[in-house]
Amino acid sequence: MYDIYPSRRQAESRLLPRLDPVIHGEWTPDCPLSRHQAEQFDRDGYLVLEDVFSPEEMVCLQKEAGAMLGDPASLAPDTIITEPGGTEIRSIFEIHVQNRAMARLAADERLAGVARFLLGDEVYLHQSRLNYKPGFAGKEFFWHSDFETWHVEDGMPRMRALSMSVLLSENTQHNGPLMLIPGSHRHYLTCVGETPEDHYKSSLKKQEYGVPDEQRLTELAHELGIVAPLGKPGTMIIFDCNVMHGSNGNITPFPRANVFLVYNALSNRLQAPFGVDTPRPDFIATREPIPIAPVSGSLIEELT
Ligand code: 6CS
Ligand code: FE
Repeated sequence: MYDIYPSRRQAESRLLPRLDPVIHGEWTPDCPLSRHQAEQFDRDGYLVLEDVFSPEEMVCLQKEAGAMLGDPASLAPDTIITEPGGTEIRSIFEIHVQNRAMARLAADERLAGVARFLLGDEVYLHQSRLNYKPGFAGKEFFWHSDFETWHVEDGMPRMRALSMSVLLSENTQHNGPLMLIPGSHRHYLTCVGETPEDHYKSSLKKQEYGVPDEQRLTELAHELGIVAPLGKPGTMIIFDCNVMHGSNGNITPFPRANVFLVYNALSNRLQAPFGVDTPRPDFIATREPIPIAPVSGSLIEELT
């Protein structure tokens, strides 16, 4: 089959045009985002929403995240990714399956309703994770486009997915906050190097394939700049599946904990991967979508 977003196939990296809209829904006054917010997301490839959750809801989510981090034996062992060369927890995958509060969060109208509008379709969770950047020991995430990985390794056909990061701890300029290149989502930067088998076993600790080359990154960063949205717990960062992003390590004593929920359009469900023979396991990339019915009201009501 002809691949409109080929990557990891050629010796040189290329900058290809994006062939999909950024916002798939039609804006109307009753949309969950203002016209200005929608325009910002379209232009920059990300949007920051503050005070999305009440302090009580944040306490609940922090407690639930702490419970998972504090009792890894209660989790499916495969879903726990440790820091490269260390034993500290870097990510826990499939949190919406392993924790009721995270499932409720993922279905919340404030997230799923926005995802439905931006993706112009029913949505399902492609991936969920808790990214924990422990104090002193948290390592970086090198620059990448999520879509590049999801297309090549998981078989996501089109750019019709997005991530929502819910900040559980304060993200400061010091503790390795998410960095993005605004506007980079408008191009598809192809990567070089063939994907090794079972790549995810190393890439989730330290990604070495599916990362753009330094020359291209230098050009992009010079042209478009780099932003690092900061925020207190309860802030939410929504970003397009193809925006270039990454984060530095955390040598401060202050851990950084963020929930990541990836929504994909139901019509964009995974096919055979475009660059590897065997798709990654389901706990990283769901192959059997369950459409989300958005739930309104406080997170806490149902959980207590
Ligand atoms: O593997 C994933 O699905 C995500 N994680 C990493 C480290 N890179 C690509 C994508 O963001
Ligand atoms: Fe990413």
